[in-house]
Amino acid sequence: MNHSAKFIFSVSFALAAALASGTAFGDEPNQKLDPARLAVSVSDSDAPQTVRTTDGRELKLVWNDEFNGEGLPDAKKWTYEVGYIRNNESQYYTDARLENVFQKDGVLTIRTIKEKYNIEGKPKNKGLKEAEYTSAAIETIDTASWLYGRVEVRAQLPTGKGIWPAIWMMGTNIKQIGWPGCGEIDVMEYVGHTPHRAHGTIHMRKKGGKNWEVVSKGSSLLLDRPEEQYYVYTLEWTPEKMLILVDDKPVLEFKKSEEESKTGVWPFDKPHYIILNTAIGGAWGGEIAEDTCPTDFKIDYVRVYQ
Ligand SMILES: [Ca+2]
Repeated sequence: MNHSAKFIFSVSFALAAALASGTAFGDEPNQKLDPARLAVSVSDSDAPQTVRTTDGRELKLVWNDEFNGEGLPDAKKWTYEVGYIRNNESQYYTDARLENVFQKDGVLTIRTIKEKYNIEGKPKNKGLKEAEYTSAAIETIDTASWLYGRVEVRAQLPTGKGIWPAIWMMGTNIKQIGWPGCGEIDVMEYVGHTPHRAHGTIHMRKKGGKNWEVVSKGSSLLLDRPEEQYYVYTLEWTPEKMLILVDDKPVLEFKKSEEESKTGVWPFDKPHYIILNTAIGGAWGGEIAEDTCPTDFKIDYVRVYQ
């Protein structure tokens, strides 16, 4: 999710390679949507207490949010990024504002809005009086973090030119050592200018590098209408590797044995927290179409197994 100009080229190159070799998900497009992909969990008991990883290990549920409440997300689990945060994006992230983030009928919605929103005197407002776009970014940095396990986020993606939703994680030591030294695991990113495709990417600091010197590796998977139905975006994380999956189909494998030797660093042996957001514009979202907003990023649940 963090993209500086310095490494956007390498990311783009990796993505271009991924696009060239991208595999279709298997479902024939233009068929009827699968009812199972439209249904959502509406009870906390819908979350299985155990799950089996793709390599056959049984893990136990340690944290989840099925989003069965009403209104704002549970303040015991989620806090807010507020303001203009990164990547020269166009949205102002609002602070616990129902218009931009709410639970209803078992689903959390992050909504982008094109509107004149007063940000005079508000945090990280770039000295502006009015925002042109609003959205929300929620995170567990102050409430929960995990080292290893399986993270599942079931979601239906917003779309439109300029839109850039993400399900991602960063090291909780970001407050001490900054980004990208803290490590970044992008379990799912999507950009409206290249629809139907889920991207998985890992970022970490280059050996001896400065803040902007980043090693990135990404790949992607073409999905059947992820904007209209739910998929499970998953990270399986062990001391040896990270595996990013969509409905248990591999998107990206990132092995310590291969990557640590190239970079001399491995930030993925420390706890990471979860961030859910929709950005608009910026380094990767690009040009925003007049009719893109409003958009809804719908999240059925977040489940963490260890
Ligand atoms: Ca749910």
